Amino acid sequence: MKKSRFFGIVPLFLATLFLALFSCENDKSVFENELELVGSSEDGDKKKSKVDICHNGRIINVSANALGGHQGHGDAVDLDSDGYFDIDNSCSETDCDDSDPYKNPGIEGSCDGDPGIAELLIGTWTTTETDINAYVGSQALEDYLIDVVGLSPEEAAAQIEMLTDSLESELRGMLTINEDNTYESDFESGSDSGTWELSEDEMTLTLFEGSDTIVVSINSITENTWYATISDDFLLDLDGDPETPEVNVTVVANVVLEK
Ligand SMILES: [Ca+2]
Ligand SMILES: [Ca+2]
Repeated sequence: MKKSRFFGIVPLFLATLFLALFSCENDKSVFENELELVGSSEDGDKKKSKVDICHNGRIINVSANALGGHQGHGDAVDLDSDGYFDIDNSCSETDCDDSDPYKNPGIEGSCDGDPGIAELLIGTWTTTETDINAYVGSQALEDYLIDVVGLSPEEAAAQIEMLTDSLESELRGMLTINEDNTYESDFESGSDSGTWELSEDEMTLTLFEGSDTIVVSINSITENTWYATISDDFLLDLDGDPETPEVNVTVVANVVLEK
């Protein structure tokens, strides 16, 4: 299952919500402990030792050490492993940039000289705005707490405010996307590093840190401003009654980042 590390706090928050409510005390220490999210950083070793070449119209996977020889007798190579070879060849159209897998004739507009999304992402981004919404199915979590769980509007609003404040503080910070497909992040919830990958349609950025995965939707991006969305689902026992089924809670964070 794909998990966004940023929302690690949500299940605990909601599980303790009712304890806190019904025992009439707000145990902030439990809450704050959970803010120190754990992140392991195992750098994935993605070094390639083999490279595809186009040899007499056939694609052969050869050792990187043997590349020079093949290029010497005119074979085309695919160094960025995007399936497009670097010079005129009979295996593929020619790659317009064989050092960048996000630039090739298969990705519309990527060869026309405009910076692609991967290129725009490179740099250090700072969170400037966050907007967090939580839902149960299609109903806002706040309404669900009133209508189904039976909280007063004031109680529900206070709970939602506490949740969104915590999530917003977790999302405050900086994210540096490096050209070599690594990243570093420094958020209030902690610092991490790992590797990144952009989906083929360039709409989704995935950050890998060890076994953790953070999926970020790229809604729009320019040289300086990036509108992103991070969302995650949780199955939770909202009414504290083990007899009733757990409900699916979705948390959606719309974030504005600036360089
Ligand atoms: Ca290529
Ligand atoms: Ca390429």
